Amino acid sequence: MDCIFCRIANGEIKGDVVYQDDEVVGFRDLNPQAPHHVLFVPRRHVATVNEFDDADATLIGKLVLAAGKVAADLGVADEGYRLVTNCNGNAGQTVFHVHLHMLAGRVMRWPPG
Ligand code: DGP
Repeated sequence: MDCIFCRIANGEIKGDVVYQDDEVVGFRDLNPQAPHHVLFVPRRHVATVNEFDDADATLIGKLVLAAGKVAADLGVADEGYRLVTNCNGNAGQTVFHVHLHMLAGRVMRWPPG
């Protein structure tokens, strides 16, 4: 299986990594949609949110906690940021390794496109 986010997470491909721990890696998006756009991925390959199960509850929480830590480090926690995960076609998922987008540094609109 050739997964670009697995390769960034395991260091095979150099990414702009801003966070890592035993289970989660955060790196800057190649095509940023905001002044700060960081992707948080599990080190373990999981294709979409649909493949998570109850045993992954802690891992899912760690993705959110990592995003919150990076938002604080970047100084955007108080002004605000958006966390988004796209799942499958209608949501526009293009990379099939689960990732949590953290977007910050500008005002976000709602509803999303
Ligand atoms: P999504 O549409 O939710 O699957 O988002 C995929 C994101 O991944 C998109 O914002 C662009 C980003 N991306 C795609 N390929 C690469 C890559 O090789 N490196 C990095 N850093 N980001 C990538």
